[in-house]
Amino acid sequence: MDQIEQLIDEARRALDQASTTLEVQAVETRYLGSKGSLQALLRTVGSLPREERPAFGARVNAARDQLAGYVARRRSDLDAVEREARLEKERFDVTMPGMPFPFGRLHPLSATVSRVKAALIGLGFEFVDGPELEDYSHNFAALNYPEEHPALDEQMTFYVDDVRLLRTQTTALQGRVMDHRRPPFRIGTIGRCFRYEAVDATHHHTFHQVDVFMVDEGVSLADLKGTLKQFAGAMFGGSVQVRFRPDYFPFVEPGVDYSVHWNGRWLELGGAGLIHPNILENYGIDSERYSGFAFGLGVERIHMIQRGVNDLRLYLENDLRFLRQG
Ligand code: FA5
Repeated sequence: MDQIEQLIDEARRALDQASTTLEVQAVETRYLGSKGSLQALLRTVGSLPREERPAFGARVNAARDQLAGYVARRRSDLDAVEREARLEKERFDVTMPGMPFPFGRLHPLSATVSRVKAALIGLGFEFVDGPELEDYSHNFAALNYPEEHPALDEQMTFYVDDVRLLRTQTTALQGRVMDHRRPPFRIGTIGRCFRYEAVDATHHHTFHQVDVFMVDEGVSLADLKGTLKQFAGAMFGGSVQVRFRPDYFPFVEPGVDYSVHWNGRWLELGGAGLIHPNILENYGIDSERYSGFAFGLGVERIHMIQRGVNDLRLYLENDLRFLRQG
């Protein structure tokens, strides 16, 4: 067997032994590469007698083609084997149960806000937003608080400067509406309020209120009571009892607080009353012709009563164990 045949034979055996495409690649480089055995053989052509050179060159070329054919076949065989193995490894069972995605839910306060709004919109109230950064005038002065009046102390206030403060009550919206609206109107607003209070289970520096007021001709306490009864019914169930007791707020006359009868107890919800005529007059609304009612309450309080939550701080802590209970 001459040198060429020997090389081909050797290369074929090496190819047969190769078990991966990577090994085929190595054999290819070893025999067919620019520094490979066949190339080396070709370089010996110079040492042959001139007449033998063409035939030798042609044989080496033919051997290269033949070997390239073997390499391609072996590579394609092993390629198929490797692809098969890869597919087998990556096979997955589409019938296996998937990873469950945990569902989110509304924060209990957001859910309560939606229910409060739905109930009041159903009673014909229109919702308006007011600023959390208020001024002294809207939060207090326009609401008939005389300067230095003790009622101011009940709403300990975060002042930002001499004029601006964080609103202590959503009632501050009344003036913002009466600044530019003429009666009749029925307005609701809901949002965050802030008071400089020692935080405990029933008081927070940040909490939510809903305020509702209506001005029209002939609005009376009967309208207030009827509306509050309807509202309490929508929030706590149709048959809930509502109780009113005299209370004082500078912006209503008469003023009341109101409670619902729940689980055998009277639980206070908020304050209410007929809008003080001074306020209507301050905004150029004729108090002989028009009258109005207003009520306000804590949003947390509604949910606390309904779900028996006994610590208001839970609403701001975002503890999932609490939030998941809805
Ligand atoms: C008011 O804020 C009046 N603006 C309510 C009102 C509106 C009366 C319209 C008349 C007419 P009061 O300060 O009582 O009233 O607060 C009302 C409700 O807000 C309370 O019953 C309570 O549920 C809630 N609230 C008040 N302060 C806090 C606090 N620090 N933390 C949590 N909730 C509070």
